Amino acid sequence: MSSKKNMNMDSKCVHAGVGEYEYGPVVPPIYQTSTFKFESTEHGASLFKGEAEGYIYTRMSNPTVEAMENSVADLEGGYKALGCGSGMAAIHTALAALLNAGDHVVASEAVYGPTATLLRTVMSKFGITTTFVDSSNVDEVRNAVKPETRVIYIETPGNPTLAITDLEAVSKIARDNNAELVVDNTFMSPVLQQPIKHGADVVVHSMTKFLNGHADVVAGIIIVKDEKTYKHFRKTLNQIGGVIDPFNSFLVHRGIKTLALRMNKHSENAIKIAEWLENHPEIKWVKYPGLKSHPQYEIGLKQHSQPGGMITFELKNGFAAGETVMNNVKFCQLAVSLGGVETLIQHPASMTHLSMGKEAREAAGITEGLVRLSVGIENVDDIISDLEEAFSKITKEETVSV
Ligand code: LCS
Repeated sequence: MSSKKNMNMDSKCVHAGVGEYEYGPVVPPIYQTSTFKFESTEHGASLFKGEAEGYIYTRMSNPTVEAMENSVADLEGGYKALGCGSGMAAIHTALAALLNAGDHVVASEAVYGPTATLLRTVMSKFGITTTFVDSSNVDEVRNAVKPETRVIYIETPGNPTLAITDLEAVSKIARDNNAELVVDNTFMSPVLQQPIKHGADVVVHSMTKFLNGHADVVAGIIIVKDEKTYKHFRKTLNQIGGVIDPFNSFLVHRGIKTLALRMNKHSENAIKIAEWLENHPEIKWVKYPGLKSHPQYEIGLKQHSQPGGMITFELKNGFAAGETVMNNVKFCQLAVSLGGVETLIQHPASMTHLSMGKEAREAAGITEGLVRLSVGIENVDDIISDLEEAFSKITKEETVSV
């Protein structure tokens, strides 16, 4: 297997995690079983004690799940990974593994709505407090750290504002303060950004998005850097129980084979769309990590290889105009989620970030008029002409209403 060492990222996407199986299949079989037979009581006992290697019960481990986990761990440059039933299960498990009652978290204010809500509700019930900051401003992160801060939690780029956090600067703050840096890398995927290389301790993903890429699975994953953390996280996941199942693992692992190709195409399409939006007369602002107008454009260049597939924008006439666009697209689809092969459009303030509440949204810069576009891998001309057509309805409706 030495020829599989030091592979380039696009080759890793195809080969990583694939082991040797009975009958020599090219892809890992789906071991759709909840439990595994022991050879004897002695064998069962030695597996439970960790003295023998093997499988016991699928909540603890499963060969199909492990193949997918090894693939993502390899892509992220981590030690091992833990497949979870959703991105939220991954985030909850990671936080539960790292935090104790009385601990404090510094978190980006621009994160997926339910992540902020998890910190504010479930975690706070167990005595964990969180200070939300604009993590694109390193000083705000530094100033929010307290003696009891154990976790700095960020998304970069953040959902949905696309604010970029300087991973190296923030990881230094975590190290200096005996805290762990947890990075949600969903928006970039390991093909475009590997936070561990920039100092992150733990990486999480909603694999529902780019990693699977086909809008047909809900799943998550945690990537850790060392054996000790892995063993502790594995016990925590086993106790909480939010694991991924073998069939979804198989689908995600299959999706990952085209991840590099897809991320290239998402980025190639998105840059053209972002430029088109930036020059459109109806646009108030557009935010995309690949535009020089992005406030953290230079930081982005240091830590991601391409700008990815997510764009946000606001129209001059705010939500009313955004609503007209979202209700008039025919090729792009009005739906939440992101990172699939098809282009999706949605309104964070009334959808993905509704649970945060208006005040928290305002603090995070999620305006009522902000529209989010997850650019797919279709022909970019089809996406732009659909948007053009929907944008043309704004002018007509406004003309009619005047
Ligand atoms: N992290 C990020 C950055 C996300 O965007 C999401 C879901 C999650 C975690 C949670 O993952 P899940 O449990 O859904 O697998 N984001 C969504 C969004 O923006 N629209 O719909 C779901």
